[in-house]
Parts: sequence; structure tokens; C-alpha cells
Amino acid sequence: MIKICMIAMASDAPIKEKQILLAPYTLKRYVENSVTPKGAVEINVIDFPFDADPQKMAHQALQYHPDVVALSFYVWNYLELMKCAEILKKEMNELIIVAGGPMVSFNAEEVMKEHTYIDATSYDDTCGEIIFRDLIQCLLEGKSIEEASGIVYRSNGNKLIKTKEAEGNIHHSAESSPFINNDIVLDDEKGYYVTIETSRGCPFDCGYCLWGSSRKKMEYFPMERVLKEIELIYNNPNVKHVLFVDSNMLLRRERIKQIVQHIKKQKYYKAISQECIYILRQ
Ligand code: B12
Ligand code: SF4
Repeated sequence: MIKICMIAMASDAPIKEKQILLAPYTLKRYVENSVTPKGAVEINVIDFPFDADPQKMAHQALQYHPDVVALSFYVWNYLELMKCAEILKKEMNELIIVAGGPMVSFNAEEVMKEHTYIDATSYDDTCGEIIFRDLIQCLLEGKSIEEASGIVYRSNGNKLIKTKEAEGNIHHSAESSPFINNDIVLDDEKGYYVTIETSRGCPFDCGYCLWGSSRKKMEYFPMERVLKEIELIYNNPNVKHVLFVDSNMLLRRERIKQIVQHIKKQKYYKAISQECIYILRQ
């Protein structure tokens, strides 16, 4: 059994409600579903607010007695999570610390050079599910993480090694949804700012955007999953705000029509954007 602790940290953007960060929950569900043997990993996600203290975050993570700590790095949490990782390594040298997310995957080698307490960093932002699953599967089988895909890791001789590219498709089915499988529990009456994905990737190429350079391929999530998530989210009185994180929901007209019409049928739908209303009227 491998014990994993995944750390999420909310953005410091002026959002009143508790933010749900999708990546750690999405990776947890994917890895738990796809490693063999089933049940060989125990994954806990700890969800911190934007002003959490790195020392306290590290101590909370250690209470789970993890073998692996995985951190999701974004522009809003980079410094705090690096500090947390440094403290974790000092307190427990044998802990495997893995970094991922858009703030590290575009410059994984520099991150590894600068932050010697990180053991492995994902260098491909498009398929965290496959990369994290492969890495954990390697550990479960007692293999060297040299055989995992999509990472830069530090060998025993302190050399940085870039492993092969990740292969295969991510299964975005309902079984992979952290909402449908109750990984994300929305039971706090103080309210939530929920994020939801219905597709990944972007066919465009804007120079200022991280997606422009990496996520060319479009992956559309099965409608069964999307509609079920909408039901769960829009019928929950604790959800105050929903952010669809797709690059562009209007790429497939039939899909957005179906999505908007489904949202309109739910109990707590409040507003839909102008563009969507326009599509519905046609
Ligand atoms: C939601 C979101 C926000 C929310 C964040 C809070 C929240 N509640 O989630 C809000 C609206 C506040 C926000 C703000 C900003 N954001 Co924003 N945001 C996003 C968005 C739309 C979704 C992120 C997400 O949850 N995706 C879904 C999850 C499942 O995917 P993911 O995060 O990409 O994670 C994948 C991999 O990175 C990897 N992974 C992640 N963690 C880990 C960990 C391990 C161990 C491994 C192996 C892999 C791994 O696996 C995942 C699955 O493949 C992304 C664009 C996008 N669609 O991804 C931009 C994005 C993250 N934001 C971006 C930017 C630039 C900003 C702003 C700076 C914009 C601005 N100029 O104001 C501000 C930040 C301001 C601030 N100080 O907070 C950039 C990148 C920034 C960066 N380097 O981190 C992105 C990528 C947009 C872009 N295309 O350029 N944002
Ligand atoms: S996500 Fe938006 S900004 Fe980024 S490349 Fe696509 S169209 Fe351009």
C-alpha cells in the first residue's frame, strides 16, 4: 500500500466562497481507478486556503504518514508550496515529493535544478493523469521511476533525467469524475466556487497563453459525465458560483446547446451567458 497526500492551495483572487481546485481531485480519482492491484493506494487531498502557512501545511500533510506528497503548482501558490515542499523534505527525507501543474511543467528542469528537495517534476501539462498514474504504478511495482513517463527526476547520483513522453489517451468517462465519485464533497453551507471541465485542449495558438503552446489536441468529455456533473453541481444549494474551465465551450455547437439546456432544467441555475442564449434561440 502506498500512501499519497495531494496538496491543493486556493488562489488569492478576490473570491468569497471556498474554491474547489480540480487537479488534485481529478488525479486522485484517476490514479485510484487505474493502478493495479486495485486498492493499492490511499490518496488524501488536503485543500488549503490561499493564506495557509507553509509550516502548518507541511505538518498537516505529515499527519497522514505519506510515502508520496504531490503538489499542484500554479502562479498563485508557487512560493508557498515550494516552502512547504522544502519543510516536508527536511522533516522526512525519505518522502517522495512530486511536482506538477502549469507553473512547473513548462520549465521542469530549471525547477529541479533550483529546488533540490523536489524528487520529480512533470514536464507535460496536458496529461497529468497518465504521468501520475505511471509514476505511482512504478513505485507499486518496485521499479525505478526512470520507467515512468513525462517526468524529470533526480537520480541517486544527483543527475537530472528526463524520462520518455507519456503515451495513451486519458479516459474522461464518468468513472473518472471526482464529483460523481464523491471525492469532492460540497457540504459546507458557507458556499463554494466550483470549477468544472467539459473538454481539454485548444485548437488556437495565442502567444500569451500556456495552452496556445501545448494543448493543441481537443479532448471532449463524454456527455453522460458532463450532464451528471451539472446535475450534482446545479442542484446543490451550497454552490454559489460555477466556472467552466474549458478553453472555448462554443467549439461544438450541439454540445453547448445540450449543456446549456441541461443547466436550465436544474434547480439552482441562475444565469447563462449571452453567447449561450444566442445559440439556444437558433
Ligand atoms: C480555474 C482557473 C483559475 C481560477 C483559480 C482558482 C480555482 N478555483 O481553480 C482563477 C479564476 C482564480 C484563476 C486566476 C488566474 N489564472 Co487561472 N486558470 C484556471 C483554469 C481555467 C483552470 C485550472 C484547472 O483547474 N484546470 C483543470 C485541471 C484538471 O487541470 P490543470 O490544472 O491544468 O492540471 C493538469 C496538469 O497541470 C497536471 N497537474 C496538476 N497538478 C499536478 C500535480 C502533479 C503531481 C502532477 C504529476 C500533475 C499535475 O494534471 C492535471 C490534469 O492533466 C486554467 C486554464 C485551464 N483550463 O487549465 C487557468 C490558468 C491556470 N490560469 C492562468 C493564469 C495566468 C491566471 C491568472 C494569473 C490570470 C490573470 N492574469 O489574472 C490568475 C491568477 C491570479 C491570482 N493571483 O490568483 C494560466 C497559468 C498560470 C500558471 N502558470 O499557473 C492558466 C493555465 C490559463 C492559461 N491558459 O494560460 N485561474
Ligand atoms: S485558451 Fe484561449 S487564449 Fe489560450 S490559446 Fe486557446 S483561444 Fe488562445
